[in-house]
Amino acid sequence: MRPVSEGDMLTLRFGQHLIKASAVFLQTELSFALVNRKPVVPGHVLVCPLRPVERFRDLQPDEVTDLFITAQRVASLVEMHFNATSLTIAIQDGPEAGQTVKHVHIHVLPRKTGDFERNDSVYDELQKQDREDEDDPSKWRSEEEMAAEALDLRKQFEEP
Ligand code: AMW
Repeated sequence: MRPVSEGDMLTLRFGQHLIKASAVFLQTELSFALVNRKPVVPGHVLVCPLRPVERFRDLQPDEVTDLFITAQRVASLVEMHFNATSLTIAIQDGPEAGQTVKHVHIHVLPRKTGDFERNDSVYDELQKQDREDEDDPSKWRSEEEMAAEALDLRKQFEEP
């Protein structure tokens, strides 16, 4: 599962969104990881299959393998990079589970002591984020900010 450098990446599809190469920090044979335009906590990133299928059940076994190995690598990296001590890893699989982008994605959120007064509020924030996300672009991060974060993370994957 060789990382692909930014120069080799094309624009990738994430459901209805076209994701610039600058926001993608890891691409493997069957998966990619991107920074979030509206993170719930610092370092909240997404890991997706390259094939834009809607539901987890739509993935082939080799895609599930690649997706979860990629998520494991990404999770370890963002936990360290954002000085966290734990992780929330979640898939909202279907609209009733809160999925808004119709393309399977794993949320990876670095967690720290005291980041939420009530631990499970992280899930409320994920729900709230999605509702606000679609209709309030002023809350999205700038392309420059996202590119800078992706560059930082990409460099770490490229280190020998
Ligand atoms: W889902 O509600 O479908 O489980 O989560 C969608 C996630 O994708 C949210 O965290 C949202 O902030 C993020 N997101 C949506 N569109 C983009 C985009 N164009 N670039 C980066 N992140 C995005």
